[in-house]
Amino acid sequence: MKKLAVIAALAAGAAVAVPAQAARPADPGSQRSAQGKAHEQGSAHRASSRADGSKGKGRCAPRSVGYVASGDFVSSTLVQTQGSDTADVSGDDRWSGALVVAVKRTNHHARADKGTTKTYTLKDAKVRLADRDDDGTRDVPVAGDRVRVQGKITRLNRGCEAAAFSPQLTIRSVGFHEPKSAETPAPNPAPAP
Ligand SMILES: [Ca+2]
Ligand SMILES: [Ca+2]
Repeated sequence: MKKLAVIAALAAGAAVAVPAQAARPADPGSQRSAQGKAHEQGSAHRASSRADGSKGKGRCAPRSVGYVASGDFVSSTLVQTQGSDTADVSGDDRWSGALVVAVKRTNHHARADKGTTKTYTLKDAKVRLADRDDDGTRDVPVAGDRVRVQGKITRLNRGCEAAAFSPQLTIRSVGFHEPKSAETPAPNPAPAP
C-alpha cells in the first residue's frame, strides 16, 4: 500500500512536473519577446525624443534675423495710422498697408526675394518719404523711386524640420529716395563703330 502511495505520489509529482517542464520552454521565449518589446519601446522612445528635439525649443526654435531689401517702388496702398496729428514731427509717424517693390538687392536673409516683385504688408511701420523737389516737404512716392525696406524674418536652423514652417516677415521701416538716374548723369554711350 505504501509503495503504491509513493508511486502514486511520484506519478502525481511527475504529472505536475510535466506541465511545469512543458511550460518552461515558453518562459525564455516570452521573456525574450518581452525584452524585445522593451527594447523596441526604448528605441521608439529615443526616436520620439529625437523628433521632439527637432521640433521643440532648443536649437530648432524659429529665430528672428534681419531682413533688408531694396529696389524700385511699384505701388502702394499705405495709409498713415499714427502721428498725423503732429505734422511737425515725423519720428512718430507710422503707416500700414501694402507696398509693392521690384526687389533688386537684398541682404543674406532676404535673398529669396531678390529679382522678384514683392508685396510687403506693413503694420505701423516707419516710413520716410523723399523730398523729391527739395522744397522742404516730403512727397508722395512715384513708381520708379528707390525704396528700401528693413525688418525681421523668422528662420530655422539647418537640419530642422521645415515642412510645417513658414517664415514670418515683419517690416519695421521703409525709406524712399529719388531714382538714382535723376541725380547722376547717365554713362556715356559706347562709340558707334
Ligand atoms: Ca507726426
Ligand atoms: Ca517736396
